[in-house]
Amino acid sequence: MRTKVAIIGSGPAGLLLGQLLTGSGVDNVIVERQTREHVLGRIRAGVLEKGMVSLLERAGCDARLHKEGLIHEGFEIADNDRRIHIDLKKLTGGDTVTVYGQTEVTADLMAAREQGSAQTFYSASDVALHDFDGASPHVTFTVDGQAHRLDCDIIAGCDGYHGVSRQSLPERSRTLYERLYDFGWLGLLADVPPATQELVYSRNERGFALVSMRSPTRSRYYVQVDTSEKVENWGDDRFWDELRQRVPADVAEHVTTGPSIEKSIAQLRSFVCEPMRFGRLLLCGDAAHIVPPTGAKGLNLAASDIHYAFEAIRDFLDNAGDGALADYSVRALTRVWKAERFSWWMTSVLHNFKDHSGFERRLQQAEMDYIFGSERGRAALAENYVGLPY
Ligand code: RFL
Ligand code: PHB
Repeated sequence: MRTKVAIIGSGPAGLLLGQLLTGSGVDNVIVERQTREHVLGRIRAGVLEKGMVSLLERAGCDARLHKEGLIHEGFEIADNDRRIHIDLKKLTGGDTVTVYGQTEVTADLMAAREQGSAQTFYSASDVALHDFDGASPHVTFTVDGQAHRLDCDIIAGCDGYHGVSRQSLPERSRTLYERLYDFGWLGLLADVPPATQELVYSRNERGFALVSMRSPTRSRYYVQVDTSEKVENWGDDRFWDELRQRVPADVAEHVTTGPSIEKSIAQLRSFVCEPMRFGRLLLCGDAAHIVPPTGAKGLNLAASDIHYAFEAIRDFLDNAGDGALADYSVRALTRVWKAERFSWWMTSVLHNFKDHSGFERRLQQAEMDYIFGSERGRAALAENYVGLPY
């Protein structure tokens, strides 16, 4: 079997790249380890930057997003019982974000792919990447006991943090940068009306909490938990009690409780692999980097990678040569590091750190006082939150 671009992984990065390539007549095949149902069942991010919305428009996958997505002109930061409104629209000169679940983005992209003729292999095992340091890369994998070989011009490694693509790079050719945090987020999804109209990022002496949503009838909440915590220890009642203690009193009053549809713990991590290209292999999205979710950047960064990867692949196939692929890594990493910085900063100022000394706690308080007291401080926050330009 032969294609132009072999895409490893059918998360948002892989699916978006597939749609953009198909839309410009470039043949591509996706190879995914999980079943289609498993991919569609994952609950993850929920805030889309303008750049990601534009890419989904370009990919022709924006109809439901524009119908059901909620435009948010701002969000709130709480510091124990005080709150401040971050007016994104005013502070950025007109920019907003769209609240629309990653699960829905994935479903829309998959539906569009299934209407066309581009091929996807689900439930692929033993996925292996070969010869991407030369001119004839190929991918091998097994589906239903049958071995396949996919020859291609380029491999796009869109297979997430635990995928095979990054692990296929020779160790000496890449540098990994990592920061682990000593806490995670316990998330709960429930079909109850959200407590507030906008997101509330809440710093609290009991630990961080986030009030978020998917629609006027579906809420998404998070609380900071120890890395050793297990979901089984968190019955719904315990979660609701803890959440209400970590948000300002008037928000707590409006929390409607109900049975959870999903509950999971995500470990917080900052991670970057450099470079993001090796020969004919491009790493995109979580395969190349991870941010803690505090700045709502993970999914959006996967989208900006795809913007740069799509341009690089198109130029390469138009005979621009290897230089186009080298540019991909440089362009993507410049934006990646800015989002890493912002996500690290949001995480650092809003969470409780076990190893913080009194000095660091005072600095954290000073960061909060600065945001509460300075419109310019809030403008920098807003500029990063809505997403830096591509
Ligand atoms: P994904 O979504 O992880 O998709 C990768 C796909 O590759 C498949 N795969 C393989 N396929 C073939 N062969 C292999 N060997 C493979 N190994 C893996 C996987 O099954 C999967 O389908 O990466 P992508 O496309 O780069 O998208 C990135 C986003 O998903 C990610 O940045 C965000 O969801 C991060 N993230 C969050 N971001 C936020 O902004 N807000 C959040 O609340 C938030 N919550 C989360 C998250 C990530 C989580 N992960 C990765 C565990 C919660 C969790 C639990
Ligand atoms: C979410 O709704 O899942 C969400 C929103 C904002 C974040 C992280 C997660 O910063």
